Amino acid sequence: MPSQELRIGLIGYGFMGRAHSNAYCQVNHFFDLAYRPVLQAACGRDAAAIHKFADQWGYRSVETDWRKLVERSDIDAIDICVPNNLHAEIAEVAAARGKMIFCEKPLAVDVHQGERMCQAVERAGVRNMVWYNYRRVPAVTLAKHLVASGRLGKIYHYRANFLQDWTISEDLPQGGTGLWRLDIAAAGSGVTGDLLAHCIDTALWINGPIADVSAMTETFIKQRKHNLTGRVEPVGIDDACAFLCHFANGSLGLFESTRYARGHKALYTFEINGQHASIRWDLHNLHRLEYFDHRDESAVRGWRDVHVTDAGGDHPYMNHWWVPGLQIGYEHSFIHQVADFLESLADNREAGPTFREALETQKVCEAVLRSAAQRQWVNV
Ligand code: SOE
Repeated sequence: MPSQELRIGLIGYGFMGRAHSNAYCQVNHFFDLAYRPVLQAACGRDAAAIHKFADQWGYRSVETDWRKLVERSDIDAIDICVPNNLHAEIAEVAAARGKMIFCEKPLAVDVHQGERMCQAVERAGVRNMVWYNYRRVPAVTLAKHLVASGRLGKIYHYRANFLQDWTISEDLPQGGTGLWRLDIAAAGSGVTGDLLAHCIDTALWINGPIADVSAMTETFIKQRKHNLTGRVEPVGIDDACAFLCHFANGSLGLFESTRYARGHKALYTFEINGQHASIRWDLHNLHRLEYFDHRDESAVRGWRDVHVTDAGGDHPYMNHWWVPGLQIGYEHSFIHQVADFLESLADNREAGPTFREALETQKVCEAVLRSAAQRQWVNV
């Protein structure tokens, strides 16, 4: 085990708190690194719940006030896993205390807060990263390498979807634990910041900047009981969003996200069409990358279904796992992100996406929401 500790202070203990904690626990078992994350403190307002969480994951201590956590001299990095409206303030104070910061996506509720967060980490000179984890699914990383190598030729189309169905019931309340994603005050937006942000981050990473967007959004259920007030209140989030865009490289983009696609739980897919070749990927089959190359001999030309599990070959990250042919899953994308961060720390490099990079995604999200509200094309 490496001797250099990176002492983590985790704030928030929901779904993402678990995904990140698992990554910290696993990373040194599979990657040879100079640093070792240590579960130093977990923080949450509910004392009983945070103690239970800390026991379950092996955190050394507990705090119930994030301000106390960021003041502690035995914490090197703060991991923000709380609702979106709390990211900015925590990040600003943590940066001023000289802490490295890992922040859940989206970076913030809007560009203004995101800018403040970027300025705070840059002013303080602290390392920072946002958990857009899908970049580190081996098949997605492979897609990035294939496009960057020029194998697809000029890119014409980028198409992405993120479809779910968990908010269809009119009886589902908004707000509070587990349901803050439906509360505009906590989330900042609906599917745009929660789901399309993933699609946009991957797209910017693989296909470059987006120049302008034309979007539509819909809120299907207009009122829901609010768990924090007990009253029926208007729903402010977008339940569904679709947009067209132009990428700076001349390609056209088509994005759709909804929580009303009955039958789909987390169907994140993308397809990229280039002059010579196309690729497509599907989160429900995350270890596969489909590839079509027009330059193949016509007798055998067709879509190839690449099982991205070649541990001894060119498949990203897979040499750290099992033998060729055995696959990994969702949680590994977080482990890879921690591994990349720790490697970059040792080499004195940055690991993306940084706050600055994630701000670009935030700008696209904001342009999308503005375009939908104004019913016109908007420059990013
Ligand atoms: C929403 O249901 C959600 O959990 C997002 O918040 C995550 O970012 C996404 O990866 C899966 O879906």
